[in-house]
Formats: sequence, C-alpha cells, structure tokens
Amino acid sequence: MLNRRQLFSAGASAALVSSTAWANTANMGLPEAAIMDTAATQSPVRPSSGPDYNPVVTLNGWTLPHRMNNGVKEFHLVAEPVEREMAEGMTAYLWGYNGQSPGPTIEAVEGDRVRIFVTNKLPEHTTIHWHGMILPSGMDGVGGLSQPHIPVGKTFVYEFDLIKSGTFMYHPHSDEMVQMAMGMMGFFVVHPKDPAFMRVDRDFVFLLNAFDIDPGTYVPRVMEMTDFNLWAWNSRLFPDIDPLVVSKNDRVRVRVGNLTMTNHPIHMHGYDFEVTCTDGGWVRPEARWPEVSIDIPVGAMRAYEFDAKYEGDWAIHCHKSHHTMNAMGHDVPTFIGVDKRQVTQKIRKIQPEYMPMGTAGMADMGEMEMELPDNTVPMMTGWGPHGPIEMGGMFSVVKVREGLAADNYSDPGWYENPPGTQAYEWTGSLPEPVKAGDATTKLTPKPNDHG
Ligand SMILES: [Cu+2]
Repeated sequence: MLNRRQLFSAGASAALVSSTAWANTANMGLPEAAIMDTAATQSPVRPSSGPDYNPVVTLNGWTLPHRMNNGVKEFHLVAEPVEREMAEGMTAYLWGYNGQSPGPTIEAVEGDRVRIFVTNKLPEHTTIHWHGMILPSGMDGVGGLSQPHIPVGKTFVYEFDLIKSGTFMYHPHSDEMVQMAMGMMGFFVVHPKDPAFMRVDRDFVFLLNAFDIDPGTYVPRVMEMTDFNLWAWNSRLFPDIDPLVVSKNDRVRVRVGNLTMTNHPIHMHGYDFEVTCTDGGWVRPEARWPEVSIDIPVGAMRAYEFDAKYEGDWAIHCHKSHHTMNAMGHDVPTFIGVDKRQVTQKIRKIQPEYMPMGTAGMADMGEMEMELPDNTVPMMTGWGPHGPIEMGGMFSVVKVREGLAADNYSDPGWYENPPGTQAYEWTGSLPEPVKAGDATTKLTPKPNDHG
C-alpha cells in the first residue's frame, strides 16, 4: 500500500494531506482520500508491491495512492470544487478530484482487480466513465444508462478487472458538458504485466483542456462551445507548465489525451517520433510511421516515443497558433500597416497613457509589462535565455541533458548551446563550420523491445 509517507519519500515537495473530513466513523472502511494542494509536478511513485513497472510522471500533477485489500487495489476519488492555480497570478475555481483539476492519475497493472470509491462532494450529481477501458457494462459510468447518478454526498463503488494495458482517461458522464467544462477529468494508466514490454525510461502524461474564463473572473463559462480563451495542459498555462525533463539517450514516451472540443496537433521540435499507443491499445511496430506533429483528435489519446539523442531545449506545443496564446479577445481588428499617429495624438489628449499597438505585428505584446486586470495572464509571455518567448497556453519545453539521475525531474535551467551551434548575426566573416554528429534516424525499435 502506498501511503502518505511513501509519497513524501518519493521526493514530493508538496504537502499531501489526508482529508480529515473522512476520518470519522461514518466513513470507516473507506480508503484514505489523499488530496494535493499544489500544481507542481510530483515525482513518480515506484511500485512497492506486485509486478515492477516504470511509473508515469503527470505534468503539473500527481498519482493517486492506493491500498491493497485482499488482493484488490483500492482507490478513493472525491469529486469536489477545487481552486486550481493555472499560472502564477491566475487561479480558477473549477471542479475536480481530490483537491485538483485534473484529478490524480490512477496507475495500476494489467491483471489487477481495482475497486474505486467515488465520493460526490459536488453541488450536483455525478458519475465516472472509464474511457477506453474494457469492463462490465454496469461499470461504464454513464449516468442513467449504466447506473443511477451518484447523488450529492453519496459514495459509489466501481470494481472491475484490468484486462488490458494501455492509456485510458476518466471523466463524468453526468451533466457532462458542464462538469468537463469545469475541469473534471484524469488519466488512468494500466502498465503491462510484463515489465519488459514497451518499457521506457521516462513516461509523461498530460491532458489537453480548455476554459473560457474572462480576465478578472474565476469560474469558467460552461456554455462556451468554440471560443475558449485559455488552452491548457492539465489545467495549466505557459509559462507555468513544467518542462519535460529528460536524460540524454533515455527512451521517452509522451501520452497526451484530448478532452477539449477541438483537435490539437501537438508538435515537438528537434526529433522525429512514432505513435506507439492510442486509447484503443498499443500500435504494432509494423503499423507505425514517423511524425513530428501528431493530431490528437477530440476524445482520444495518442502516445508517442523517441530516443532522446539530441541535447537541448526543444519546444513542444500545439501547432494551432491561437492555442499558444493566453486570454485574448478574438474580435480585435488587424492594424498591421495602419498609420495610427494622428489618432494616437487625439486619444492621448483624453488618455495620456494610450499606446498604439499592432501596427507592426504584435511582438511588442511579448515584451511589454502592461497592467493587467486581476486574475489573468498576458496573451503572450515567458522569458527565455535570449529574450521574450512570446507564447502562452499549450506550450512547454523538452529539456534533454546529459547524465540526469533516473528520478530527477527538476528543471535544469536553460540549455547553453555549444560554441558554433547557435544562429548568429552576420557581421561579414564566417567562423569554421561545426560538423553535425550522427543524424541517422532510427525507426521502430527492435522487435524484441515490444515483447
Ligand atoms: Cu491546440
């Protein structure tokens, strides 16, 4: 059984506290419902019993502890209102599980029997659907169809065998539009029974989610269908999405689930890679092809893998450019090429601080520190070692460094490009060219890597 102490000793910097609300006799017999009070990425939780597996790292998230009860793995999810820090200076009032949105990642092993207690502390009824899982119809979590909705204040039990490994998701199937718009979702990773099957060194998971939260407000507009203004990974926004820290030559898997209402082409720089898993299962080696962007369809998961051969700071982001922006109005006219000098003079007579913007593009937005309303994030922001990064939303950095310890996920800082390997200003003379190293593309790994 994983308990609080083990989570601490796994290097978790945050206070994982037991929910004292459940330490009363009425709830005797339920597994402890751990809660998380920070949005920082927690260290992976290595298995303390049963088959070995390489645990996942949930970006800006954590793994739910469980207990063993007569051979059954027991988990306790509490559906409840939460306060989620989406970025420094911006907190959202969401609904989630065990203190956070998204909920904690559930990790178990193929062949396990799991029993998941779901306590409803929301103001309305809920259920949980286990997306992609093969299970009995009555455990599928569709309120009204497979079970009665879980009333406010009640706890329901889901129990089933994990008959296949892979990457799944969980979310309500009860007032689904509202509850998902409020941030209710999580990952469910089932590790293969054979520890050697599809083994990787680093295994990242994150969910794509989107919110419509006006600057200065805290609660998402749940009726929004397309015009979201915050595009998030695990309810977190650039520049405060943690980097994906990788040791050079690691085999790396990135699992991305999409529970927004549009597709997201996730693009990673510096590498080619292959899709090795969907929420339908593992992709056979002979069925894979190389990519540098993968479109993650709505209601789907894609996992890709690569060998981290190339050191550096590599951008990873959604390729829809509006999705790498934070809160912005979409009905602003284009001013490129417009001469605003006369109108600026006139406006400044009334509003002396007025700044004309957008006449030469919008890059000036990335540098300026304008006063913002409370509780929002600039449209494009973030500073790198060479200036403003001019991004927001669905953007992070894969940081590949030599010789990192296996469980070291702490930010190594910015990459220093070796001399002669960085773009530079032409001043009339050329230095000695630096030769590229081994650039051979390695496709699908050896068949025996896949069992
Ligand atoms: Cu996108």
